[in-house]
Amino acid sequence: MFGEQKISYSGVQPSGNLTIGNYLGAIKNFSIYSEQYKTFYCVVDQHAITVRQVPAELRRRTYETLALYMACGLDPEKNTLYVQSMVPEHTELAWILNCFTMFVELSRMTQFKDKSTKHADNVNAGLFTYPVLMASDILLYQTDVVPVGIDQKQHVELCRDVAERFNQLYPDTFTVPEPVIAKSGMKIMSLADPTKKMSKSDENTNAVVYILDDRDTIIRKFKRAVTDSGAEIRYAADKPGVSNLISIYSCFTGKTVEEIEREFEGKGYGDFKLAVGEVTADALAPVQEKYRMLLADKAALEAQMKKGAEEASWYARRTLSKVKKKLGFVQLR
Ligand code: AQP
Repeated sequence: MFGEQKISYSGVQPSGNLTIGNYLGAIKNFSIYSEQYKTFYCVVDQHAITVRQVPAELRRRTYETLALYMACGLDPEKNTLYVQSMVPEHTELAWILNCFTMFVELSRMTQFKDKSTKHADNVNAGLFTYPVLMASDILLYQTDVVPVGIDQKQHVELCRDVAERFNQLYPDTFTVPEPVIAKSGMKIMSLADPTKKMSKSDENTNAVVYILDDRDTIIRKFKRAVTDSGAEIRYAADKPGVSNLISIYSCFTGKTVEEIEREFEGKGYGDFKLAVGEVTADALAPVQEKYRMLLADKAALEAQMKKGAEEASWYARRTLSKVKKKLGFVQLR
């Protein structure tokens, strides 16, 4: 809360082409807060370098992610849209918060365990302290709510612990944020292995539906999606493949699981997969069209980056200055 204003904050890494998991679990829910909250949505490029990135690709994806935010309905007049590395207060506060985060807390983070297995040749300190930078992102803006997919819940909970610890030592410094997890779409699973989260960095591109995939590709990928034994279209723990497809269908149509099970009663997996592909392609078509228009105007995107960074900096500087004062750092006027 900044004064009387409630704050919503979230971010997406430009670490790959964005997936329908990023869309349904996070971006689609960002605009819910645009009317009543002051909202900050960031392209978190500094998080992305915890894993090796090709510089030209990181740069390109930073523009693309910003354009996608806007194409997904985030109006830059109503939301502060910006790039993390353009607001240096993020890393400055992160250092301070590093000194208030326990090694053992970071050791428990499942994303660190997963990513250090996946990138065994590059288990760097940034990968380990990633949640501290994320806490800094959130706390700089005195955030009330953080709309994220369920995989990020543990990081937001750590952020709450760090904020509470800091507030105990230095009262009234940070707003303690709440994670907000959408009921549907909280965890979209891989189409090749429905026990695994759909991730933009998955090497198997058939396992992932990207927001920018064309209609034929989307339909083909869903046709090839791994389903389960049996033929019933039913949401159940022992049917992770079909359940994942039901979740996706539900997110894009607004239908409940029961309505979907009824709609496809007596029908086979083939019909169902085609229907999921079609509703996904229909829902993404207007986003893709708007995205192409936005991406074509690089100067306008850069102007937005500048404006967004200036807006964000104003808030970030106020919190950082408060923190420094509380800690006893000398600040010259
Ligand atoms: N499969 C998913 N289902 C629901 N939500 C998801 N999110 C990511 N994947 C799914 C949500 O998207 C937001 C942005 O994620 P991120 O870019 O910060 O990184 P991530 O969570 O690590 O996502 P990826 O796609 O798996 O990226 P890579 O492959 O680079 O690690 C978050 O709110 C996240 O919950």
